[in-house]
Amino acid sequence: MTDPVGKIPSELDQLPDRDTEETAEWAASLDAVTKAAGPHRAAYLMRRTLQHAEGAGLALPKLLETDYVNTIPTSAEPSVTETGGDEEMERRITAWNRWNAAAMVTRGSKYGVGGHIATFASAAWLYETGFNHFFKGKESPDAPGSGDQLYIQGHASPGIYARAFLDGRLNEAHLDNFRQESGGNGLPSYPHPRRLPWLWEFPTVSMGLGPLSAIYQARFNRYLTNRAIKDVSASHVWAFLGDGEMDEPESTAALALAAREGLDNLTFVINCNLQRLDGPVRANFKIVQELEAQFRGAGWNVVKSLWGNAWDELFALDTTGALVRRLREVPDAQVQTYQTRDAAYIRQDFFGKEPALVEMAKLLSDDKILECFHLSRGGHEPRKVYAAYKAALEFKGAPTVILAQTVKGFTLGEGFASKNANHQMKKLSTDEFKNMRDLLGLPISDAQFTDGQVPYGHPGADSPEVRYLQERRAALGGPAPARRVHPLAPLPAPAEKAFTAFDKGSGAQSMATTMAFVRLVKDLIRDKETGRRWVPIVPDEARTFGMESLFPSLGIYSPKGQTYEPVDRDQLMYYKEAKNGQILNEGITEAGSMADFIAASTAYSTHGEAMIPFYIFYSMFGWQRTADQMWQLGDQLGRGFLVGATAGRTTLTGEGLQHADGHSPVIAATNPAALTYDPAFAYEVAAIVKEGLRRMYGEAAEGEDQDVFYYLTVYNEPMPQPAKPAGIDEGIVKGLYRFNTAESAGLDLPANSSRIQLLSSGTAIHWALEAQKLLAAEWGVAADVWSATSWTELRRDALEADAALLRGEERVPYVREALAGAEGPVLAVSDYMRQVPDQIAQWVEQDWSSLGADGFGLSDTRDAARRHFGVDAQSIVVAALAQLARRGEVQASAVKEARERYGL
Ligand SMILES: Cc1ncc(C[n+]2csc(CCOP(=O)(O)OP(=O)(O)O)c2C)c(N)n1
Ligand SMILES: [Mg+2]
Repeated sequence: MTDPVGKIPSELDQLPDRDTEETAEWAASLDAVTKAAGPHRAAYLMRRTLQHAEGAGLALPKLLETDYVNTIPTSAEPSVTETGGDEEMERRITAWNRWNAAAMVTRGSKYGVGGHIATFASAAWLYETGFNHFFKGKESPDAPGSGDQLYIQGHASPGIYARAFLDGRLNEAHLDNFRQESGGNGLPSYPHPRRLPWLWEFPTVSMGLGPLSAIYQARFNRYLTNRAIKDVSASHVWAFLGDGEMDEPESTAALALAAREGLDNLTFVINCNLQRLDGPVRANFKIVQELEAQFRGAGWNVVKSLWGNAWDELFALDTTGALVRRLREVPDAQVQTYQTRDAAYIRQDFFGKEPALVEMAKLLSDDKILECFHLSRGGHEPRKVYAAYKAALEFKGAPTVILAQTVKGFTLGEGFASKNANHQMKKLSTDEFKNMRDLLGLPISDAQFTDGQVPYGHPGADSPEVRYLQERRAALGGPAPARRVHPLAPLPAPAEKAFTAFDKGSGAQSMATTMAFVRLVKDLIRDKETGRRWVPIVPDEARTFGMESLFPSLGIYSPKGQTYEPVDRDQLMYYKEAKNGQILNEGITEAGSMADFIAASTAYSTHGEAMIPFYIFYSMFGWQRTADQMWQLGDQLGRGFLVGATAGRTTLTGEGLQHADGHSPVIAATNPAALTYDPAFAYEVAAIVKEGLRRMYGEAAEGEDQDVFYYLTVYNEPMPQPAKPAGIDEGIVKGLYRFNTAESAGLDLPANSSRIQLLSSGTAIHWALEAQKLLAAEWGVAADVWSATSWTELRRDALEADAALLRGEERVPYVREALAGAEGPVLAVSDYMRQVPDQIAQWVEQDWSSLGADGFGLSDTRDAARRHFGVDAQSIVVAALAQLARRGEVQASAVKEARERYGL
């Protein structure tokens, strides 16, 4: 910022200047240098002085930006002997990978299945250097069973498959089935553990979720270590990201957290090819500089690797600073254009702007200019990449981001490289392949192109290339990426006592189901065998859910422990933070909490340690806000409990529109890995959690998918909790059981009274039970009340029955079986939109009708809200009478009479 007239107030003015004369002298000498040697020299001296000051321990605020040059000068790079690698060998391996990645997409284009070529082409060295020198495998002696965690850019997947082809894990048939999975032998388009569980660990292609997850994975690694579950301090988290991807809000949401917690076990590698899907990432601006400032501001260590070695000669000539200045000013899209233009254009447009640059250009041959502007990039030179990775691992106290400049579509020829449309280009022509072969020096003959089809290339299982890469991987602890698939020993079931605590009911007292859940897990966390595996996650809402009593007993995780005296230290339930704290209280970030949950819920595979996370949140801010992460969780095969508390549309007094959740079960129903339950009573909560623990962590039953997670909606309205009827556990788990009949409820009924079945879930069962009494006492109607613990599971079971029918098998859906013989019509009600119960309508043989809280919602008292939505007891009575009247089972006049009596 310039302030020529000195009007902008400075914080320095608040401090006494102890020696104004000295201050003036310093200013004068700066002015003198500027005048004598020019502004470049003056700025250089200032930067050097600042650097010196930092080295001398002067606590100066950091500069946010450096010049548009490499952070690590060529002279400081490790030598080939230091890297211990064979660069020529690695170049050949990279060439095969480039070829096969392009070939598999091109061959697949015959079927129109798509794929991406340009992304990996720009990133090839970023991966290859990591695979040969850095990424630890699962059998690494330093990080046994864990290795490093690799978040791979989704659109680079062909390159990863190509390398797995070279190392022998995939064959040609696999590559030919890229994106064609239905035959059972295919490769998913993007990193997808559910589809290819032995290879992929982390699904990344929904942009922004990878970087966010990587940060919380690194943090969760620290948590596991600090809690003495497993020492994973040698595991390093690497996240490969696109420069375009950094625009997603999630990409940068947790940068400050990563720096604050000193996550030096984390490295971001951002492939700065300056392009995204449509064109330039920052056209008129400079993405690298913007990212540098953002990351430095957040407290990260930044390593820029922008230019290749060819540029060293140019920088050596830059005595006036004109080159560096020009590089800082020239917009990204212009740099992209240089990548495609001839030397004359570059001489004129880039060098022509300043006499000093014109002079410099005279010393450069056309070939040199083209080499620099077309090819020479930091991200395309293995030694530079190596130097950056090494610097990242050596940096202590903060995470590192590597900003590696590359050319999108590198080595693919003029038709591809730096073209705006290259992200979408799905094939190379035969001629383009032949050019690429010549450029990369691959031994592929023209004769191998049969039927106009590009061949795959492999140097042979016993070739020096394959032996080299296998030896490198063996030294680093086995293949990568690789996911651990071996099932762990089942966790022992916790003592029964925690679950049976609710069987007797709450008597005269009332208890909300949120409280029941919290009480239950409190008990389970005390379990000797499995208690320490629970990971309670809450985004600044523990008090809302009555969880503050867990603070002192479990502690809130902080890598710093507690460096201050908490204001409430003298109280029983004080705010206790601890280095080995068990609770993850993330502050107000549902996205961060979900990223925590994903890391914890997949620790069974990532680290071979089964953890039991439960993430409890304001239900309105769960699925609606972070459903994409729930999808990511399902893709990543996560296991655990999501708990939507303060659920329902009418249970929060006065909170209204933004808080009252009328639809989370609708969204949850769309996620095939989510088992959604809307328990009505405390004992149901216990039965569902017990079953969840068995299913996800216990002995797997034949054909059962253990890679699921549970979503429970719990309420904050205290209600009397009934005793548990006998023999209903199966019904609770399957989604429906009869809670009582009019007779078993002890209601007086006339002989031959007509009958209705009230199906309800969650808090709505209380209004159904009230309606049951009114129907008997005031209208002589018998109502049986059912608890529908999971509309979604009922539907899924029915869908399976339908599918079985197509296979020629007879199967009756559970919902139909459960309701068989139940007399009269069915009226369903929940505290959500009607879509929720309507999920099962088509499989119910009885007359179907439903009530629900549709629309936007509003603020009012619970009673008024229920009346407004038509889900209170009286509304249920009127709806029941109307349904019976339609069938001629009660007088039509009863409906009007009831409406008037209840003031509806
Ligand atoms: C959330 C999300 N939005 C949009 C996309 C579609 N998409 C896939 S790749 C891409 C461009 C990627 O650009 P960049 O991150 O710079 O990666 P590059 O291929 O250039 O390395 C887009 C928009 C996506 N995958 N995820
Ligand atoms: Mg890009």
